[in-house]
Formats: sequence, structure tokens, C-alpha cells
Amino acid sequence: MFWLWCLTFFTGNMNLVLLLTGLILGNSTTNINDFNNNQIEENLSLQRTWSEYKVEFGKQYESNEEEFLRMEIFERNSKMIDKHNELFRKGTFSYQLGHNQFSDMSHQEYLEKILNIEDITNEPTVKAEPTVQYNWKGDPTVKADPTVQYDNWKADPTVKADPTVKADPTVKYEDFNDEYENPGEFTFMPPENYEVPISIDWRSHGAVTQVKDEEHCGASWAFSATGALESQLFRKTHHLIPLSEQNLIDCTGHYGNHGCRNGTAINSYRYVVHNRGIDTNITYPYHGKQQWFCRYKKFANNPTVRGIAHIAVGNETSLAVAVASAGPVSVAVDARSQKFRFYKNGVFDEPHCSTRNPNRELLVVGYGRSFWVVKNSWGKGWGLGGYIYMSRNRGNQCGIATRAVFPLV
Ligand SMILES: *[C@@H]1O[C@H](CO)[C@@H](O)[C@H](O)[C@H]1NC(C)=O
Ligand SMILES: *[C@@H]1O[C@H](CO)[C@@H](O)[C@H](O)[C@H]1NC(C)=O
Ligand SMILES: *[C@@H]1O[C@H](CO)[C@@H](O)[C@H](O)[C@H]1NC(C)=O
Ligand SMILES: *[C@@H]1O[C@H](CO)[C@@H](O)[C@H](O)[C@H]1NC(C)=O
Ligand SMILES: CC(=O)N[C@H]1CO[C@H](CO)[C@@H](O)[C@@H]1O
Repeated sequence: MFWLWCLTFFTGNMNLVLLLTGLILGNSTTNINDFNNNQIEENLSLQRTWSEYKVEFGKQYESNEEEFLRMEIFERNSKMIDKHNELFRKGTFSYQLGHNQFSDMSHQEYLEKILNIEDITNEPTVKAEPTVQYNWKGDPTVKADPTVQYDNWKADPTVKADPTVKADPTVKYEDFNDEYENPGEFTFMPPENYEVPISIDWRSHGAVTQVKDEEHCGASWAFSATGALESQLFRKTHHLIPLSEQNLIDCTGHYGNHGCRNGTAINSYRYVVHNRGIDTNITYPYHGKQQWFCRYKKFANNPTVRGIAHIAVGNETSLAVAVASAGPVSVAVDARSQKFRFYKNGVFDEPHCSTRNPNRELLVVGYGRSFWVVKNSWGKGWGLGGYIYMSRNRGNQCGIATRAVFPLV
């Protein structure tokens, strides 16, 4: 029935469509009145959705052919999203999906162009790993967490994980930080007698910069790195200053990063340690692509990194203690799932994603009972105002604690 849609798309003329539909489908028993008007309604509403989508996400295409292709892909994604959301309403899923800047992309394009996965022929089987023990025993109909107010989230994307729970005031960050005179790199150890709060959200402490947009540069690792560093500096100096991802993109090649293709926050911190500084977003602004030269500008008061704390691999308890006692933590996750791509709100749950094959770096800025509050760098139009709530304590789902690290400043 794609032709029908194309037709409405071009003519926008219901009568003509009905007439032609009758003619083409027509046999002696078909008449126009029998034709299922719901189907046409559906098609028209899809067409409206497409027009709105193009406006909302500023989409323009070079040719009609290109637009057709994109519209077809959009249609497929729309159906997948609608189906998922229907199951969400029945309680099958704990999260909703929605359109975003990737809706006119095939999944293959998403893997290749957005996640920069080198050889996707090896990739599409995102299977659960047999060696990984999930905490919950295979209940695929896992229900939404009843303590989570989805409607609030929808209404207000800035709503906090749990506004009634504050950071533990008895833990002095400076104390923690100063324990390490010459910290180097080490595995994070929970402070002694530390009682982990039930939830925390560093956004409500003013410790997190606004959601950024990496645009066409897949350097999520640089945003993850600046994110943790910005928050650590805030905790130390009480100033929240956006730092320069471009500085990291242009200057960390020798540390194992590959500009807009791939990299890690760990490599970035190592660079900042050796470089004894990182520029701010003002002195080294974002260009969205790797430049030929490193243009680091040395200022007397450039922030720096003294040490790097690694979370014990895969240990979500340790991750929670670090987030609560030290601040936001850089993490790397497996983002290959369709569901991740279109996440909108609720607690994301994808038991089939890999714990050992992370392909996107993000920033954990807090947690609730069942979820991590995770900042992404695909702009505020993606997910829940730019954030995703990822499952917590479900067997290190998607590798949230596999490569978790934060800098000491
Ligand atoms: C007319 O079309 C309908 C629906 O496709 C079909 O069930 C029916 O057999 C057709 N009748 C004739 C005479 O072809
Ligand atoms: C990162 O990108 C470089 C350059 O394209 C490539 O050689 C390398 O294999 C990639 N690393 C990973 C982990 O994908
Ligand atoms: C960083 O700099 C770019 C380029 O000047 C600007 O568009 C962007 O808004 C800045 N980001 C922040 C968080 O200040
Ligand atoms: C995870 O970390 C916690 C707190 O640091 C620790 O008590 C626990 O033994 C660790 N679990 C494993 C499996 O190592
Ligand atoms: C393009 C498009 O969505 N066409 C749909 C029109 O409606 C019929 C009936 O619901 C669908 O089968 C088509 O896919």
C-alpha cells in the first residue's frame, strides 16, 4: 500500500485517492464505500507525522527519491515504535520509544554512521552473553517500576530522579579527593562506613552542564570525559564551566583516540594529566569534526586532572558508591539496540545487550532504585530531554559498569 501513501503525498487529494483505489483494487464486489477508511486515515496521519517530523528535526533532502527512501524508513520505524508503545501501555515494557533525529535512518546506518561500528556484518546478532548472570531470572514481561512516575517525566523532562533524597551531606568530597596526594590511576574504593543513599541526582545540585549535541561527530567519549570533569570541578570550585570536547577530539590521537570515530574517556583523562590542562568550551569551541592540528591554549588557570579512578569492572554497587560519594562517572555502554536508538522515557531495559562490547560513552549523573540517570550527547531532542534512565542492578546491563571511570581534580 505504499503506492497509496505516495499518491496522497503527491496529490494530497482524498477523492482522487479513493477513486484510484477503487479502480485499482476494484472488482465487481468492491465499491468505494466499502473501502476501509481507517486505512486511509492511518496513511494520512502518517503523512502528517512525516511533515511534522521534518519540521521538528530540521530535515531536508536533496531529491524526491531521497525523500521517498527516508519516508519509507520513517514509516517502518514509526510502526516499530507504535508497536512497542502499545506493549508499554499493556505493561510489557518499562519504557517508551519515540521519534528523534535517527528516525529516517535504517538500523544499519545507525550502526555504521552513528555508532561507527567498523564491521557490522559481525555485529547484528546482539545476543545475551551466556557467561553473564543476570540478576533476574528471565522474566521477559518485567513490569514498569511502580515507584517511577512516568507521567511526570513526560510532562517535565527536567524532573529529578527523586527530589526528596539529597546527596549525603556527611560526605565531604574534598576530603575524599585529598586523600590521594599523588593519585595516579587506581581502583575506586568506597569510603569507609559510607552509607549509600537510596538515590541521587547531581542535576539537582547544579553539578551538571546542559545536554550537549555532538552533531555529526561520533565523539561521545569526549562528551563523557568533559561531563565527569565538569562535575568534579564544580564539586571542588563551585563553578560549573563547560569544557572543550574539541580540545580532546583534536589532541588525544597519541592517547588512543580516533576523533569522531571512537575513543574513551580514560584516554582523554590521561591526556589531560600529561598536558596539565584542558581548555574550556569558550577558549576552544566545538566544530563537530576533527581538525588537523591541536590548538590547545595554555592558560594559567586551566583545569587539570590529578588522577583517574576506575570502578571495579562490572560492579554496579561500586559504581553507585562512586556516583553518590564522588560525583558523575563516565561509562561506556552497548547502544546497538533499536530500542536504545529510539528510547523516549521510562526505565530502559534491554537484557540482550552486551556487557563486554561497549560502543558509546555516556555519563552517569545519578540513580534511583531501579535505574541509572544517564546523560547522552545527542541533544535535548533525544530521549528524556537528552537523558536515558538505564536499568540498574540487572547484571551490569549493557555494560554500564564495565568501563566506568572518573577523574580526580
Ligand atoms: C474482489 O476482491 C475481494 C477482496 O480482494 C476478494 O475477496 C474477492 O474475491 C474479489 N472478487 C472478485 C470477483 O474478484
Ligand atoms: C577506532 O577507529 C580506528 C580508525 O578508524 C580503527 O582502526 C579502530 O579499530 C577503531 N577501534 C575500535 C575499538 O573500534
Ligand atoms: C560550546 O561551544 C559551541 C561553539 O561555540 C557552542 O555552540 C555551544 O553552545 C557551547 N556549549 C556549551 C555547553 O556552552
Ligand atoms: C563490588 O563492590 C562492593 C563495594 O565496593 C564490594 O563490597 C563487593 O564485594 C564488590 N563485588 C564484587 C563481586 O566484587
Ligand atoms: C504508506 C502506508 O503506511 N501505507 C499504509 C496505508 O494503510 C494500509 C492499511 O492500514 C497499510 O497496509 C499501508 O501500509
